[in-house]
Amino acid sequence: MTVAARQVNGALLVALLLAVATGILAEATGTGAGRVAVVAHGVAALAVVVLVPWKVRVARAALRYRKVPSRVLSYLLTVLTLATLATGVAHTTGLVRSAGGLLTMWLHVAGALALIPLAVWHVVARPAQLRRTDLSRRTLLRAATVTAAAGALYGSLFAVTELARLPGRRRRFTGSYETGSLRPAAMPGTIWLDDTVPDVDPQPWRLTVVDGTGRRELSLSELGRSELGAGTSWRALLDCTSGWYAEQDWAGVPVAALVTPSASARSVVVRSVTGYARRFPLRDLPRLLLATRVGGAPLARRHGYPLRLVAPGRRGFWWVKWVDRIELSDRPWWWQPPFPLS
Ligand SMILES: Nc1nc2c(c(=O)[nH]1)N[C@H]1C(S)=C(S)[C@@H](COP(=O)(O)O)O[C@H]1N2
Ligand SMILES: [Mo]
Repeated sequence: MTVAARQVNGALLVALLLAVATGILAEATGTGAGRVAVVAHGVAALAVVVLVPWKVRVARAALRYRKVPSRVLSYLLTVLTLATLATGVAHTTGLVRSAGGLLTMWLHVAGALALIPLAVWHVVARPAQLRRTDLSRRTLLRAATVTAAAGALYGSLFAVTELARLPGRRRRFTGSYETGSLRPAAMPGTIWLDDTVPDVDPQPWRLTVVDGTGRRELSLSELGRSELGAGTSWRALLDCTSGWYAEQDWAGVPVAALVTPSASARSVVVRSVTGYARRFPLRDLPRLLLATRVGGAPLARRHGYPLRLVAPGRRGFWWVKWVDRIELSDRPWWWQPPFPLS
């Protein structure tokens, strides 16, 4: 089969874009709909694998004419792509769960993020000059063939994981592994990016609440009052985007008992003493809990002492730790970066 270099590169670019897009979706979702994104992510990534033999041929021919810096960037892009694929397969099968003290899933995301600027450079420096005729029925047929081959590869990987009873079988639909459920001491303490665990003194600490009734400050003992529903306990599952999850019994104050909506409010912002914050749609109010305890004991420092948010159905980065402020806002919930920036 003769396939032009520009078609191989075009196909690879589409597969990579789909892999990145579905990867982001898979990381954002915490509900059953996310399963679709996780499977699509696997198929898109394996389409890259399917295209490798063609790409090798194209690259061999082209690299001879490239200057050294450009060649180095190309090799770097190759290495990062292969490393990202390898960590993806390692996490999926569970064969390698961590390396150098870092979770494989974390390395996978880091590799993908490093790969993006290089892929952009590649597209800008060597644009695939697609022609109108490239969008023919023949191309569609080829795309369908590559997708089918990637799907078959995905099925094989799944079958091998099941038959060889690899750890990957025990993953949740998001791809995460169970770690320390109902044993808070065994649950990882996770930082999203560059936050640091603060040492919060419970005496001067106050929770500031800004809602439809105005602004007030509550001490830890005031939060323990029964009219706020203190002691309400929820069994809820925290699923971190770095590839682990844990279910715990969280106890504290339901946010709906604490925050009175105003007429104009569209979202509620939960903020940490560290500045880390997330904005939630108002309809989430009944589904949020501010926890002071987990597993029958006060929160450990790394888990958010004295107060942390519990947001069932949302991924871990929404579960703001060391909360000191909860505030209604007239802005819509999506008025924030889709993932925290710090
Ligand atoms: N203030 C603050 N809250 C945070 C984070 C953070 O870095 N800073 N990390 C989030 C992430 S990514 C996860 S997965 C959970 C982890 O909770 P844990 O450390 O109690 O397991 O906390 C979330 N809350
Ligand atoms: Mo996380």
